Amino acid sequence: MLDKVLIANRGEIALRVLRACHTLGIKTVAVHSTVDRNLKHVGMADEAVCIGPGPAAQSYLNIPAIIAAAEVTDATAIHPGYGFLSENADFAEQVEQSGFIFIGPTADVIRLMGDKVEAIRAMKAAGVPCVPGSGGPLGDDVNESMAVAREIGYPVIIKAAGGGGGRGMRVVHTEAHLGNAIATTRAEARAAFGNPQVYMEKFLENPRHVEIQVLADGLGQAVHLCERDCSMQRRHQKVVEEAPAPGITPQQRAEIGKVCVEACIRIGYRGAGTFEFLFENGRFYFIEMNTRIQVEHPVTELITGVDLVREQLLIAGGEKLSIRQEDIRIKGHAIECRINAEDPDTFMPSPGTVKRFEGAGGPGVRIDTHIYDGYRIPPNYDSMIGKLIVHGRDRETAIARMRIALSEMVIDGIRTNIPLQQRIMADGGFQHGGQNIHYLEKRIAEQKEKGIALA
Ligand code: MV4
Repeated sequence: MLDKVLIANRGEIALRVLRACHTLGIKTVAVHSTVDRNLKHVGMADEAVCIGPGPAAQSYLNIPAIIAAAEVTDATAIHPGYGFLSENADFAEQVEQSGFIFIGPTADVIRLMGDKVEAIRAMKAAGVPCVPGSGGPLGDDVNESMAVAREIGYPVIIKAAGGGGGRGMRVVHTEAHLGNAIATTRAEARAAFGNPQVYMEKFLENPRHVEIQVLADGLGQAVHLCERDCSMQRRHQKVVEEAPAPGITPQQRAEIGKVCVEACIRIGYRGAGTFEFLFENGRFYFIEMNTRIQVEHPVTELITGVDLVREQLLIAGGEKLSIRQEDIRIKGHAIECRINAEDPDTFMPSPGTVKRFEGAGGPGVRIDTHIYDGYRIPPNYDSMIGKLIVHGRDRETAIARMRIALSEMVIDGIRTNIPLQQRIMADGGFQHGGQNIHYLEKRIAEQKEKGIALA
């Protein structure tokens, strides 16, 4: 069992990790920037260390400062949360080389998944269904790329091997534009990721984003914990997530879940992970794997009863997975609304002081947030200040509970996206379920044009 965990993150996920540690009797070290002394978990941690100024590059992304904080506090392990250094293979490697446990997969596996070309190659070899594509990096011969595109069929998408999460991609509709698109994406990739490699996939026009949660102990055991639908997004930022995904049959779930579990074992995966798929016309197409705990993990926790962060800690402590696949039963439906400090219409960030915060309550309501009355939101970081998550016996009940919970929640002093979330919950298309990744942006555009409410 781990003795003392340093939490290399901030905000709601730092608090979430702290709670899981304390529940297991693990001591905690908070690290924070100078503008984050007022974070809720900093006051709750057994120890706290300031690691640098507000800009993340000098604090939450400062590897030597974080490792030094682990050394001076005698931490035994480091939890990276999400974002920041959570998928940085060099960080994982340096943590381990300094004698600490990195709470996540091995640096090799993080590196493999960070290279999208290699990740797809590994997944294809492990039997995971992938998008038809180049199956490797594109060479400099445009004629060869044209032959690949002709084989796949237009439209195609050019993606950077070092990209992911929507960065470094370009859609190509006709052969005339292919050469330019490859050259431009390659130049951008070289500048942004230091890796000029690009690859090609068939562009799926109207997919849903459906992802599979897994847990693996790195000792030969792995399970899947159902899927999440994260199609309600704007500019690659998820807005609403839910589990299970509407319309996925138990048979489809079992089938794709088994494939993911087998892939985990094949690649020696350890910890919590997510297989990201595009889902179109009843088929799953792997695009990326995330090697961290994700923002939307609570919807999976609510429908499975599994505490994913607790499992991460137990696995990092060297324990065998105690959960078996047959023990995992899906109960009801869960929905998460991300609560952002931003204007609900313009999406401009709205940092400032929370004058008053009232949560929400009742059966099946969970709030993961670090905000409190008088909390000052610094302008340096992501605008997400919390998550409202609800659970119900079915999707309709979950939506009804979310609408009530959103109406109960009060956050005074700043602007939030709660009005947008209310409009989404009231929207007929959302209520129908199973909308694709373009749905929310289309509805927002329509709303802007007509100057009327989303619903
Ligand atoms: C795609 C795609 C369509 N076809 N790949 C964007 C984020 C990155 N994870 C992969 N992305 C996409 N890859 C093929 N072959 C459409 C997207 C995409 C998207 C995917 C998931 C969630 C939101 C999205 C928004 C726009 C585009």
